[in-house]
This record gives sequence, C-alpha cells and structure tokens, in this order.
Amino acid sequence: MAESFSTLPLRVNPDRMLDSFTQLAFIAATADGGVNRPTFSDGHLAARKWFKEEIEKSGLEFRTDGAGNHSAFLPASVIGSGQQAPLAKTLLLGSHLDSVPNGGRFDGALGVMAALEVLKTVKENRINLKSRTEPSRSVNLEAIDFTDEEGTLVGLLGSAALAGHLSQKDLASPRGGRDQLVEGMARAGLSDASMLSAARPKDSLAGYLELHIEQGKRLERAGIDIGIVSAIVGIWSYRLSFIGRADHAGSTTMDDRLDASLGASAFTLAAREMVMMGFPDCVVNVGKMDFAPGAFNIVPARADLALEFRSPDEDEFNRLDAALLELARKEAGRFGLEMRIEFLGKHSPSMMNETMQTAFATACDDLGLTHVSLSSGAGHDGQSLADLCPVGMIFVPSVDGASHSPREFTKWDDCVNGANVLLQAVLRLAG
Ligand code: HGY
Ligand code: MN
Ligand code: MN
Repeated sequence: MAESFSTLPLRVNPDRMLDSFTQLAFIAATADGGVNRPTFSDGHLAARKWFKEEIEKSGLEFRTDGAGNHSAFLPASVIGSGQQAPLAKTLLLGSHLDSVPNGGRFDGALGVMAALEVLKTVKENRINLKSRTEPSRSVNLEAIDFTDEEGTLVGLLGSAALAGHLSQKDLASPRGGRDQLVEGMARAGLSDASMLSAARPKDSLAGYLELHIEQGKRLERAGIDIGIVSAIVGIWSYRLSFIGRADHAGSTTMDDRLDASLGASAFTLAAREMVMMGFPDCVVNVGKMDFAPGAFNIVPARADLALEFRSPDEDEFNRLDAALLELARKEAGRFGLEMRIEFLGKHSPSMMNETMQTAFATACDDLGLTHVSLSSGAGHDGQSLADLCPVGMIFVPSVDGASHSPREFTKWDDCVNGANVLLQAVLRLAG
C-alpha cells in the first residue's frame, strides 16, 4: 500500500534546481563543458550578479557583506505572530561560485544551487524552523556563496572573513599575490577594511551545512549514494624560489651553470618520493613553476614554485613542513643555488560535528539512500567555521573522480539526492 502522502519526506524541486544550475553553468562556460570563474574575474562577477538576481526573483532577501559573500536569506518569524525574530540564530547552507582556472561546473556551484533550492522549498512550504536547543526560538535560513574559496587570491577568504579569522597579515602576502588581491577587491568594490569588517557575531550561527561533489573516486567505486564527511584536511602554501645565474645557453659549458631549473625539478621529484614513502596520509603539489627570464637561449636564473601540501593531522603537518623545507635547501645546495622561502598561509585540518553527521545519516536512511563516512582531501569553507558553530558536509559521487577540470561530472540524480539530504538534514536540525 502506498505510504500516505504526509509521511513521505519533503523533497526539493529537481527541475527548478536543474534550471538554476544550468543557467549558472553557462556563465563563463568553456567549450569543453567546464567553467572559468577565478575570483573577481569577469566570469565570477557575472555569476555573482546572476545569483543576486536569482535570489531577488525568488522572493528571498539578498544580503552581502564586506568580504563580498552573497546570500539568500529567509528570516525566521516568531511562530504564529508572523513577526521577524531579531534574536534568531542562522542555519547557514552554501558553498562557492568561484572556480579554479578552467575548472568544472559542479565544484562549489552545486552546493550553492542546492542551498538556494532548499530555501525555496522551505519558503513555499511555509515551514517555520525552530532551534533544536531552544524550541521556542525560530531559526533563520541562509544560502551563501563564499568569496574566493579556491584560493586564486587568498583561499577560503569569504568564510575566514565571516568567521572573524581573517587578519591584515593574511591579506598582506596572499598566495595569489598582493597586487592581484588589491586589483580583484577593487573590481568587486571591496577593500582590506571591508574584508576585515565581515566577521559575524560569535554566537549568531546555529550551524553550517555544505553539499559538495566528492572530487575523488571512493563513492563511485563503492556504488554508494552519499559521503558523510568526518574531517577536512589542512592546507599549507609556500612560494619557493631557486636562484641561480642567467647565462648564454649555447656558450656556457654544462658544468659551469647555476641553473635554477635543476633545483626546482630535483625538489619536485624528491618531494613526491618523500611524501609517498614517509607521509602516506599527506599529499604535496607543485601547481606552478615559473622560470625567469624565461627564454629558449638563457640558462634559467630563477625558478618560482607554487608549493602546497595537505595533511589530516596538525602534528604531521609540522613534520612534513620541516622535511619539505629542508629538502628544498638541500636540492638548492646541490646545484649551487640560493634558496628563498615565502610562507603564504595555512588552513588547519578540522573535524566535522557529530550531530550534523548523524542528521545527515538519518536523512539518508529516511530517503532510502546508502551512505558512508569519508574524510575530505579537498579543502572547504566549513573548515573556516568549525570553531564557530557545528559544521557538517556531504559528498555526492564524481564520475571517474574528475574535478578541477572540465571533465568534472556528477549525474543529476546524484545531485538531487544530495539536495534532498541537505533539505532533510535542515528539517531534522531545525524542523
Ligand atoms: O583546493 C581545494 O582543496 C578546494 O577545491 N578549494
Ligand atoms: Mn569546492
Ligand atoms: Mn575546488
């Protein structure tokens, strides 16, 4: 016998969400199905503008802050009176609309569109959300697009600003370059001062929930619908500069060169070896290597490396940090090069909240979806907020684990599953 309608768990409107997602995917779309929306690029500014218009069209309140975070806001109303509840806490849902250069159309975008769809669903069903801990108090609901999650400029910028973790020091030597940050902020009408003004009052958030693609192969391989995130890795960034001497590439004998490319290359290969052999839970990446002056017929005088490494454990980070910097100095010495090391910032590993994980697991069970606990090898805005409020995250499968590439793809049914789990978790946490 079919279940009576009232016991079926409430679901999002998949067609409406697909429509929003598709419109967004066309903004700064690349020919091969990806998007190119690095923070405050034309494409990213266009996506933020579209999001604002989408929020206003749906009758939700648009909000923004000094960090350029953009939100849809559904204010709590005191049950029965219809009056807004000025002291209500806010349950925050979201992700990010910025992308890596030539990235995929799901990373971040899916989470923001699902969050927006949850607000639309709660609003049209006239559900008044109540605090679990203080049932007499209502809860606001907010869907947020965090500024510069990807670190084109700083990394987890909007969420760090909202959480009050951002300092002038973070803005002074960001991994994307100070000049690029100042220019980007100016394009968005922001400044150091506005960034630092974006901190929310410490106890204003009831929690933060994020839906994201897994960006790995575990869910797909296991045939499981939902990953419930247990912890998020930390990320440390450096700029390493190997300094040699420019010489004529033809008339300088091979044994008489101070070739910066040799130190850079030897370090990159040795770092990979060291991490695979000695730090199995960690990863290391040299995402960019720039030679200067940079011509066919000049021995490279300088090699600048964008170094990033990740660990789930703070103690291991310190050991890995020391080992990598010692390795860099050693390889520089091997080729007679000077070594310059510039620290560009770090995000600590963070544990996800148990109550949030349980709410997600129960939501999956109610929806008949399989789930498994997973750690996240990718960084996410939740790690900025984990010391401010309870944070929870879920993943949906990535086809072939592809991400940060136009190959990124998640089946629409899986996207809808994720949005329904997000909705059900919200109702369970504040329904
Ligand atoms: O780099 C990351 O881990 C994330 O995609 N920002
Ligand atoms: Mn992301
Ligand atoms: Mn990403």
